[in-house]
Amino acid sequence: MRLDVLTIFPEYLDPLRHALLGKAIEEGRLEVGVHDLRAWATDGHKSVDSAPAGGGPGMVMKPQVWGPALDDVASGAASAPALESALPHLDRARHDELAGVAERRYAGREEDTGLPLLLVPTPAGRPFTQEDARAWSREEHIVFACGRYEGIDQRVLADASRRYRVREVSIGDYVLIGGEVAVLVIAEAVVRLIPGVLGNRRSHEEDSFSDGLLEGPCYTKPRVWRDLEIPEVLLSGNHARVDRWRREQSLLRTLEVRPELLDGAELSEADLAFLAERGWPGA
Ligand code: 6GU
Repeated sequence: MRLDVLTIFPEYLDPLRHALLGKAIEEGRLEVGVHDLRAWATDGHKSVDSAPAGGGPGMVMKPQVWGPALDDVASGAASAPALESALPHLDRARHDELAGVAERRYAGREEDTGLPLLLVPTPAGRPFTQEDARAWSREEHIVFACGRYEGIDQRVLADASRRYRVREVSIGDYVLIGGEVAVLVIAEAVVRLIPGVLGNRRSHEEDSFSDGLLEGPCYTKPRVWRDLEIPEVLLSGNHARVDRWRREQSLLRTLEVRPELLDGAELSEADLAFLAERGWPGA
């Protein structure tokens, strides 16, 4: 996969070189180019924004800057140095790697038009979900356009849709100053699902949201820590009991903190009976 990011704060994207993403870069599963948008500014002040048409507060990012920038990045003409991984650790196994776990192969793409995907982070976008992360982990080329100020002139996106599949996405119901942090969030969610990056495929099959529920609590040794014990069932050696308990913890946590998720989850008869006992009105 190749990721390109257009931003007026390139150093803000430095965390992409660390940890899991840095390792994916080292292993050649991921290439990242971070481009300073000001390289496409044409005036002496390198300005990238101007006053909004129709008046009002704030500034809007200029189409004359974004247009050529997106043209160059789509065609591969933009030459940002590829990010290098922050830490060489090819020789060390990670805690989340399992020897002998086969790489995941994907059956095919939903909309393989050959056009790169342009993601535009904005609080006015569609909510980014785990399902998007799964779909986008199969992309060959994703470009992120980071807006600052009030946003990017909308014609930039209309025009870009001739060379890209364009998606405006939000990472939550709150407002950030710019899209850079959203890019870090989306990139991490997507890259960890690229075949071979996480190593242990079970660990994303069991992720929160993968089955529409939140994950329950987890424990490790020692059995007793500061007077607090690991739930007895986890030490029972009875896998069926452990699985059922984990499922119930997952149902309970979801009922407590995100009850609306239960409406879309696949629930068995046993799940429904358990939830009915806890007063879930949908059961
Ligand atoms: Cl993706 N961008 C910005 N600027 N603010 C946000 C956001 C994105 N998602 C939530 N708030």
